[in-house]
Amino acid sequence: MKFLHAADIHLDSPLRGLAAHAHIPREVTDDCTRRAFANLIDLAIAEDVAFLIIAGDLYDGDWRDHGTGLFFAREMRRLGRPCYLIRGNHDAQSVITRSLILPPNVREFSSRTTETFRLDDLHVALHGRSFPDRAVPEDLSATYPAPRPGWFNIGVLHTSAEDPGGQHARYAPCAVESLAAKGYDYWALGHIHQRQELHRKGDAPIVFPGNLQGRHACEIGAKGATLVEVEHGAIVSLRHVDCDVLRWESLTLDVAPVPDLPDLYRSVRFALEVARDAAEARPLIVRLTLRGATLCHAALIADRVQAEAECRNAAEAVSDKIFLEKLVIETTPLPDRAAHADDLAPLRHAFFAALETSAVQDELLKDFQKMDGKIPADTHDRPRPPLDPAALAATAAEAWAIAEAAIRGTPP
Ligand SMILES: [Mn+2]
Repeated sequence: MKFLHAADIHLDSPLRGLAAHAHIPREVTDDCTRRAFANLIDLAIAEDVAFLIIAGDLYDGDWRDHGTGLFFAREMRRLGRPCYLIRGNHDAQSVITRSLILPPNVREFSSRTTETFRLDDLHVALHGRSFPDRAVPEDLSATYPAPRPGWFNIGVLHTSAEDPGGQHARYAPCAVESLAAKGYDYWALGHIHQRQELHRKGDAPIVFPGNLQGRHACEIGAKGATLVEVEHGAIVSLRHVDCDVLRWESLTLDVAPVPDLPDLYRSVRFALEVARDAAEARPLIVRLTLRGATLCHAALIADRVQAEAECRNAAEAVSDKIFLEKLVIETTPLPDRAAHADDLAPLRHAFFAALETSAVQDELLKDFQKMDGKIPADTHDRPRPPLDPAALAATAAEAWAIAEAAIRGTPP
Protein backbone atom coordinates (compact mmCIF):
# COMPACT_ATOMS: atom_id res chain seq x y z
CA MET A 1 0.00 0.00 0.00
CA LYS A 2 1.27 3.45 -0.90
CA PHE A 3 0.10 6.88 0.14
CA LEU A 4 1.12 10.38 -0.81
CA HIS A 5 1.60 13.21 1.68
CA ALA A 6 1.52 16.82 0.51
CA ALA A 7 0.99 20.15 2.27
CA ASP A 8 1.08 23.90 1.74
CA ILE A 9 -0.20 23.92 -1.80
CA HIS A 10 -1.39 27.54 -1.57
CA LEU A 11 -3.47 27.01 -4.69
CA ASP A 12 -3.68 30.09 -6.93
CA SER A 13 -1.27 32.15 -4.84
CA PRO A 14 0.76 34.50 -7.03
CA LEU A 15 4.52 34.36 -7.49
CA ARG A 16 6.11 37.19 -5.56
CA GLY A 17 8.91 39.57 -6.44
CA LEU A 18 8.56 39.32 -10.21
CA ALA A 19 6.95 42.68 -10.94
CA ALA A 20 10.25 44.07 -12.23
CA HIS A 21 10.94 41.02 -14.39
CA ALA A 22 8.98 41.54 -17.54
CA HIS A 23 11.57 39.41 -19.33
CA ILE A 24 10.14 36.21 -17.80
CA PRO A 25 7.43 34.92 -20.16
CA ARG A 26 3.91 34.61 -18.76
CA GLU A 27 3.67 30.93 -19.70
CA VAL A 28 6.57 30.24 -17.31
CA THR A 29 4.98 31.93 -14.33
CA ASP A 30 1.22 31.60 -14.90
CA ASP A 31 -0.79 29.00 -12.97
CA CYS A 32 2.32 27.48 -11.36
CA THR A 33 0.52 26.22 -8.26
CA ARG A 34 -2.25 24.65 -10.39
CA ARG A 35 0.21 22.93 -12.71
CA ALA A 36 2.23 21.62 -9.73
CA PHE A 37 -1.01 20.33 -8.18
CA ALA A 38 -1.91 18.56 -11.43
CA ASN A 39 1.58 16.94 -11.27
CA LEU A 40 0.74 15.74 -7.74
CA ILE A 41 -2.48 14.13 -8.95
CA ASP A 42 -0.65 12.59 -11.94
CA LEU A 43 1.87 11.14 -9.48
CA ALA A 44 -0.87 9.74 -7.20
CA ILE A 45 -2.47 8.02 -10.19
CA ALA A 46 0.83 6.76 -11.66
CA GLU A 47 1.94 5.34 -8.30
CA ASP A 48 -1.57 3.99 -7.72
CA VAL A 49 -1.58 5.28 -4.13
CA ALA A 50 -4.38 4.19 -1.80
CA PHE A 51 -5.01 7.78 -0.68
CA LEU A 52 -3.67 11.32 -0.63
CA ILE A 53 -3.13 13.47 2.47
CA ILE A 54 -3.10 17.29 2.33
CA ALA A 55 -1.84 18.58 5.68
CA GLY A 56 -3.20 22.13 5.53
CA ASP A 57 -2.95 25.33 3.51
CA LEU A 58 -4.46 23.84 0.39
CA TYR A 59 -5.66 27.38 -0.27
CA ASP A 60 -3.62 30.55 0.19
CA GLY A 61 -6.60 32.46 1.57
CA ASP A 62 -10.14 33.22 0.56
CA TRP A 63 -10.76 32.35 -3.10
CA ARG A 64 -10.63 35.26 -5.54
CA ASP A 65 -13.56 33.57 -7.25
CA HIS A 66 -15.00 30.07 -7.52
CA GLY A 67 -12.38 29.12 -10.13
CA THR A 68 -10.01 27.91 -7.40
CA GLY A 69 -12.61 25.55 -5.90
CA LEU A 70 -13.76 24.37 -9.34
CA PHE A 71 -10.17 23.46 -10.26
CA PHE A 72 -9.70 21.55 -6.99
CA ALA A 73 -12.99 19.64 -7.39
CA ARG A 74 -12.03 18.73 -10.98
CA GLU A 75 -8.63 17.39 -9.86
CA MET A 76 -10.26 15.42 -7.03
CA ARG A 77 -12.62 13.73 -9.51
CA ARG A 78 -9.55 12.89 -11.62
CA LEU A 79 -7.77 11.50 -8.51
CA GLY A 80 -10.69 9.11 -7.99
CA ARG A 81 -9.46 7.83 -4.61
CA PRO A 82 -9.64 9.20 -1.05
CA CYS A 83 -8.09 12.56 -0.23
CA TYR A 84 -7.88 13.45 3.47
CA LEU A 85 -7.34 17.09 4.23
CA ILE A 86 -7.08 19.46 7.14
CA ARG A 87 -7.27 23.23 7.07
CA GLY A 88 -4.25 25.25 8.14
CA ASN A 89 -3.75 28.87 9.09
CA HIS A 90 -4.13 30.07 5.49
CA ASP A 91 -7.35 28.17 4.79
CA ALA A 92 -8.82 27.98 8.30
CA GLN A 93 -12.57 27.46 8.59
CA SER A 94 -13.17 31.15 9.32
CA VAL A 95 -10.82 32.41 6.58
CA ILE A 96 -12.51 30.79 3.58
CA THR A 97 -15.95 32.25 2.95
CA ARG A 98 -16.71 30.72 -0.47
CA SER A 99 -17.33 27.01 -0.87
CA LEU A 100 -18.38 24.25 -3.26
CA ILE A 101 -19.75 20.78 -2.59
CA LEU A 102 -16.69 18.58 -3.09
CA PRO A 103 -16.63 15.09 -4.61
CA PRO A 104 -17.32 12.31 -2.06
CA ASN A 105 -13.70 11.04 -2.15
CA VAL A 106 -12.61 14.25 -0.37
CA ARG A 107 -12.74 13.93 3.41
CA GLU A 108 -12.10 17.00 5.48
CA PHE A 109 -11.23 16.80 9.18
CA SER A 110 -13.46 18.78 11.53
CA SER A 111 -12.21 22.02 13.06
CA ARG A 112 -14.37 21.56 16.17
CA THR A 113 -12.87 18.34 17.42
CA THR A 114 -10.21 15.80 16.58
CA GLU A 115 -11.61 13.27 14.17
CA THR A 116 -10.54 9.80 12.99
CA PHE A 117 -11.16 8.43 9.49
CA ARG A 118 -10.75 4.72 8.91
CA LEU A 119 -9.89 2.74 5.82
CA ASP A 120 -11.28 -0.58 7.02
CA ASP A 121 -9.95 -2.77 4.22
CA LEU A 122 -6.39 -1.41 4.68
CA HIS A 123 -6.49 -1.16 8.48
CA VAL A 124 -5.41 2.46 8.29
CA ALA A 125 -6.63 5.09 10.79
CA LEU A 126 -6.06 8.81 10.13
CA HIS A 127 -6.37 11.23 13.04
CA GLY A 128 -6.60 14.95 12.40
CA ARG A 129 -8.08 18.31 13.19
CA SER A 130 -8.54 21.41 11.06
CA PHE A 131 -7.69 24.96 12.12
CA PRO A 132 -10.91 26.79 13.06
CA ASP A 133 -9.14 30.16 12.85
CA ARG A 134 -5.94 31.55 11.43
CA ALA A 135 -4.19 31.71 14.80
CA VAL A 136 -4.11 28.50 16.83
CA PRO A 137 -1.91 29.02 19.89
CA GLU A 138 -2.48 25.66 21.60
CA ASP A 139 -0.87 22.26 20.97
CA LEU A 140 -3.56 20.51 18.91
CA SER A 141 -1.67 17.20 19.00
CA ALA A 142 -2.51 16.89 22.73
CA THR A 143 -6.14 16.25 21.73
CA TYR A 144 -5.27 13.46 19.26
CA PRO A 145 -6.45 10.01 20.37
CA ALA A 146 -4.38 6.97 21.26
CA PRO A 147 -3.46 4.81 18.27
CA ARG A 148 -5.90 2.14 17.15
CA PRO A 149 -4.14 -1.12 18.14
CA GLY A 150 -2.99 -3.30 15.27
CA TRP A 151 -3.77 -0.61 12.67
CA PHE A 152 -1.49 1.73 10.76
CA ASN A 153 -2.06 5.09 12.50
CA ILE A 154 -1.39 8.42 10.83
CA GLY A 155 -1.55 11.81 12.55
CA VAL A 156 -2.39 14.69 10.20
CA LEU A 157 -1.44 18.03 11.72
CA HIS A 158 -0.78 21.62 10.69
CA THR A 159 1.85 22.93 13.09
CA SER A 160 5.04 24.93 13.44
CA ALA A 161 6.28 22.06 15.68
CA GLU A 162 9.44 23.32 17.42
CA ASP A 163 10.25 25.99 14.82
CA PRO A 164 11.19 29.17 16.69
CA GLY A 165 9.17 31.27 14.22
CA GLY A 166 10.68 33.64 11.73
CA GLN A 167 9.97 32.64 8.19
CA HIS A 168 6.94 30.68 9.45
CA ALA A 169 4.55 31.94 12.14
CA ARG A 170 4.22 29.79 15.27
CA TYR A 171 0.89 27.98 15.12
CA ALA A 172 -0.25 24.93 17.10
CA PRO A 173 3.32 24.40 18.33
CA CYS A 174 4.18 20.96 19.67
CA ALA A 175 7.24 19.02 20.81
CA VAL A 176 8.68 16.41 18.49
CA GLU A 177 9.05 14.18 21.53
CA SER A 178 5.33 14.31 22.31
CA LEU A 179 4.46 13.46 18.70
CA ALA A 180 6.82 10.48 18.91
CA ALA A 181 5.28 9.45 22.25
CA LYS A 182 1.80 9.25 20.68
CA GLY A 183 2.69 5.86 19.22
CA TYR A 184 1.49 6.57 15.64
CA ASP A 185 3.20 5.07 12.62
CA TYR A 186 3.50 8.32 10.64
CA TRP A 187 2.98 12.03 11.29
CA ALA A 188 1.86 13.94 8.21
CA LEU A 189 2.69 17.53 9.06
CA GLY A 190 2.20 20.77 7.19
CA HIS A 191 3.10 24.46 7.55
CA ILE A 192 6.92 24.59 7.22
CA HIS A 193 7.66 25.12 3.53
CA GLN A 194 11.15 23.62 3.58
CA ARG A 195 11.07 19.82 3.56
CA GLN A 196 12.10 18.37 6.95
CA GLU A 197 12.11 15.02 8.71
CA LEU A 198 11.91 15.59 12.46
CA HIS A 199 12.02 12.06 13.87
CA ARG A 200 15.09 10.38 15.30
CA LYS A 201 16.55 7.59 13.21
CA GLY A 202 14.58 4.39 13.72
CA ASP A 203 11.48 6.15 15.09
CA ALA A 204 8.17 6.60 13.27
CA PRO A 205 8.54 9.30 10.59
CA ILE A 206 7.47 12.86 11.44
CA VAL A 207 7.55 14.68 8.12
CA PHE A 208 7.07 18.15 6.68
CA PRO A 209 6.93 17.45 2.93
CA GLY A 210 7.58 21.13 2.17
CA ASN A 211 5.39 23.13 -0.15
CA LEU A 212 4.48 21.86 -3.57
CA GLN A 213 5.70 24.82 -5.62
CA GLY A 214 8.20 27.56 -4.73
CA ARG A 215 6.59 30.99 -5.09
CA HIS A 216 9.36 33.45 -4.31
CA ALA A 217 13.12 33.82 -3.94
CA CYS A 218 13.08 32.40 -0.39
CA GLU A 219 11.33 29.16 -1.40
CA ILE A 220 14.30 27.62 -3.16
CA GLY A 221 15.17 24.18 -4.42
CA ALA A 222 13.13 21.11 -5.30
CA LYS A 223 9.51 21.14 -4.14
CA GLY A 224 7.01 18.31 -4.07
CA ALA A 225 5.43 15.61 -1.93
CA THR A 226 6.47 12.60 0.15
CA LEU A 227 5.61 9.15 -1.17
CA VAL A 228 5.31 6.44 1.49
CA GLU A 229 5.09 2.70 0.94
CA VAL A 230 3.79 0.38 3.65
CA GLU A 231 3.98 -3.39 3.76
CA HIS A 232 2.42 -5.51 6.52
CA GLY A 233 1.93 -2.42 8.68
CA ALA A 234 5.54 -1.22 8.37
CA ILE A 235 7.00 1.58 6.26
CA VAL A 236 9.37 0.10 3.68
CA SER A 237 10.13 3.27 1.75
CA LEU A 238 9.72 7.01 2.12
CA ARG A 239 10.91 9.47 -0.49
CA HIS A 240 10.46 12.99 -1.76
CA VAL A 241 9.13 13.34 -5.32
CA ASP A 242 9.37 16.63 -7.23
CA CYS A 243 6.09 18.20 -8.37
CA ASP A 244 7.21 21.77 -9.07
CA VAL A 245 6.91 23.24 -12.56
CA LEU A 246 9.29 26.13 -11.96
CA ARG A 247 12.20 26.29 -9.54
CA TRP A 248 13.81 29.09 -7.56
CA GLU A 249 17.48 28.99 -6.74
CA SER A 250 19.89 31.16 -4.84
CA LEU A 251 23.47 30.97 -6.11
CA THR A 252 26.35 32.53 -4.24
CA LEU A 253 29.55 32.78 -6.20
CA ASP A 254 32.96 33.54 -4.73
CA VAL A 255 34.64 35.60 -7.44
CA ALA A 256 37.82 36.35 -5.46
CA PRO A 257 40.06 34.29 -7.77
CA VAL A 258 38.92 35.80 -11.09
CA PRO A 259 41.44 38.16 -12.69
CA ASP A 260 39.03 40.14 -14.87
CA LEU A 261 35.40 40.64 -15.92
CA PRO A 262 35.38 38.17 -18.85
CA ASP A 263 36.59 35.49 -16.45
CA LEU A 264 34.01 36.55 -13.88
CA TYR A 265 31.16 36.15 -16.37
CA ARG A 266 32.63 32.82 -17.47
CA SER A 267 32.38 31.58 -13.88
CA VAL A 268 28.81 32.94 -13.63
CA ARG A 269 27.98 30.96 -16.74
CA PHE A 270 29.54 27.80 -15.33
CA ALA A 271 27.56 28.12 -12.07
CA LEU A 272 24.34 28.60 -14.07
CA GLU A 273 25.10 25.50 -16.13
CA VAL A 274 25.36 23.43 -12.95
CA ALA A 275 22.05 24.90 -11.67
CA ARG A 276 20.37 24.25 -15.04
CA ASP A 277 21.35 20.57 -14.92
CA ALA A 278 20.07 20.20 -11.33
CA ALA A 279 16.70 21.72 -12.30
CA GLU A 280 16.14 18.91 -14.83
CA ALA A 281 14.65 21.00 -17.64
CA ARG A 282 12.37 23.06 -15.41
CA PRO A 283 12.43 26.84 -15.78
CA LEU A 284 14.72 28.26 -13.13
CA ILE A 285 14.57 31.70 -11.52
CA VAL A 286 17.92 32.56 -9.97
CA ARG A 287 19.04 35.07 -7.41
CA LEU A 288 22.76 35.47 -7.98
CA THR A 289 25.06 36.83 -5.29
CA LEU A 290 28.69 37.72 -6.10
CA ARG A 291 31.08 37.67 -3.15
CA GLY A 292 34.78 37.94 -2.39
CA ALA A 293 37.64 40.40 -2.47
CA THR A 294 38.20 40.92 -6.18
CA LEU A 295 40.01 43.05 -8.72
CA CYS A 296 36.62 43.41 -10.44
CA HIS A 297 34.89 45.06 -7.49
CA ALA A 298 35.24 48.63 -8.75
CA ALA A 299 34.00 47.75 -12.24
CA LEU A 300 31.00 45.85 -10.82
CA ILE A 301 29.79 48.59 -8.54
CA ALA A 302 30.60 51.38 -11.00
CA ASP A 303 28.00 50.03 -13.43
CA ARG A 304 25.50 47.67 -11.83
CA VAL A 305 23.18 47.89 -14.83
CA GLN A 306 25.99 46.62 -17.05
CA ALA A 307 26.82 43.85 -14.56
CA GLU A 308 23.18 42.72 -14.37
CA ALA A 309 22.88 42.75 -18.17
CA GLU A 310 26.01 40.59 -18.49
CA CYS A 311 24.65 38.11 -15.93
CA ARG A 312 21.35 37.93 -17.82
CA ASN A 313 23.37 37.49 -20.98
CA ALA A 314 25.22 34.57 -19.35
CA ALA A 315 21.88 33.06 -18.24
CA GLU A 316 20.44 33.32 -21.74
CA ALA A 317 23.57 31.71 -23.17
CA VAL A 318 23.13 28.74 -20.82
CA SER A 319 19.41 28.15 -21.39
CA ASP A 320 16.26 29.91 -22.52
CA LYS A 321 14.68 28.63 -19.29
CA ILE A 322 16.98 30.36 -16.80
CA PHE A 323 15.97 33.79 -15.60
CA LEU A 324 17.82 36.19 -13.35
CA GLU A 325 15.58 37.38 -10.52
CA LYS A 326 18.20 39.65 -8.99
CA LEU A 327 21.91 40.28 -8.98
CA VAL A 328 23.31 40.99 -5.52
CA ILE A 329 26.82 42.44 -5.53
CA GLU A 330 28.55 41.83 -2.20
CA THR A 331 32.13 41.92 -3.45
CA THR A 332 34.84 43.94 -1.73
CA PRO A 333 37.98 45.57 -3.14
CA LEU A 334 41.30 43.82 -2.73
CA PRO A 335 43.19 44.82 0.42
CA ASP A 336 44.03 48.45 -0.25
CA ARG A 337 46.64 48.41 -3.04
CA ALA A 338 46.83 52.18 -3.36
CA ALA A 339 47.76 52.52 0.29
CA HIS A 340 50.47 49.89 -0.18
CA ALA A 341 51.91 51.74 -3.17
CA ASP A 342 52.08 54.88 -1.07
CA ASP A 343 53.82 52.95 1.67
CA LEU A 344 56.55 51.94 -0.79
CA ALA A 345 56.92 55.37 -2.41
CA PRO A 346 59.74 56.64 -0.11
CA LEU A 347 61.73 53.44 -0.67
CA ARG A 348 61.22 53.56 -4.44
CA HIS A 349 62.20 57.22 -4.47
CA ALA A 350 65.40 56.53 -2.47
CA PHE A 351 66.29 53.58 -4.73
CA PHE A 352 66.02 55.50 -8.02
CA ALA A 353 67.46 58.71 -6.60
CA ALA A 354 70.61 56.84 -5.49
CA LEU A 355 71.03 55.43 -9.00
CA GLU A 356 71.03 58.96 -10.43
CA THR A 357 74.19 59.85 -8.50
CA SER A 358 77.37 59.28 -10.52
CA ALA A 359 79.31 57.88 -7.53
CA VAL A 360 76.79 55.02 -7.12
CA GLN A 361 76.58 54.47 -10.90
CA ASP A 362 80.38 54.26 -11.22
CA GLU A 363 80.62 51.86 -8.27
CA LEU A 364 77.89 49.56 -9.72
CA LEU A 365 79.25 49.62 -13.27
CA LYS A 366 82.73 48.70 -11.92
CA ASP A 367 81.21 45.72 -10.07
CA PHE A 368 79.24 44.59 -13.14
CA GLN A 369 82.45 44.87 -15.24
CA LYS A 370 84.18 42.50 -12.81
CA MET A 371 81.20 40.12 -12.89
CA ASP A 372 81.22 40.16 -16.69
CA GLY A 373 84.85 39.09 -16.71
CA LYS A 374 84.05 36.05 -14.59
CA ILE A 375 81.35 34.66 -16.91
CA PRO A 376 83.03 32.12 -19.22
CA ALA A 377 83.02 33.35 -22.82
CA ASP A 378 81.68 30.05 -24.21
CA THR A 379 78.58 29.96 -21.91
CA HIS A 380 75.44 29.22 -23.91
CA ASP A 381 73.12 32.27 -24.03
CA ARG A 382 75.74 34.19 -22.13
CA PRO A 383 74.01 36.74 -19.90
CA ARG A 384 75.43 40.27 -20.08
CA PRO A 385 75.30 42.45 -16.97
CA PRO A 386 74.64 46.16 -17.55
CA LEU A 387 77.85 47.85 -18.65
CA ASP A 388 76.65 51.41 -19.36
CA PRO A 389 74.29 53.89 -17.64
CA ALA A 390 71.34 53.16 -20.01
CA ALA A 391 71.55 49.39 -19.45
CA LEU A 392 71.91 50.05 -15.73
CA ALA A 393 68.68 52.13 -15.69
CA ALA A 394 66.77 49.35 -17.50
CA THR A 395 68.08 46.72 -15.10
CA ALA A 396 67.21 48.96 -12.14
CA ALA A 397 63.57 49.22 -13.30
CA GLU A 398 63.31 45.43 -13.60
CA ALA A 399 64.98 45.00 -10.22
CA TRP A 400 62.50 47.37 -8.62
CA ALA A 401 59.48 45.53 -10.10
CA ILE A 402 60.79 42.23 -8.72
CA ALA A 403 61.54 43.74 -5.31
CA GLU A 404 58.13 45.40 -5.10
CA ALA A 405 56.32 42.16 -6.02
CA ALA A 406 58.35 40.31 -3.39
CA ILE A 407 57.43 42.89 -0.74
CA ARG A 408 53.71 42.65 -1.67
CA GLY A 409 53.79 38.88 -2.00
CA THR A 410 52.36 38.99 -5.56
CA PRO A 411 54.02 37.84 -8.78
CA PRO A 412 55.58 40.68 -10.81
MN1 LIG B 1 0.60 27.28 7.18
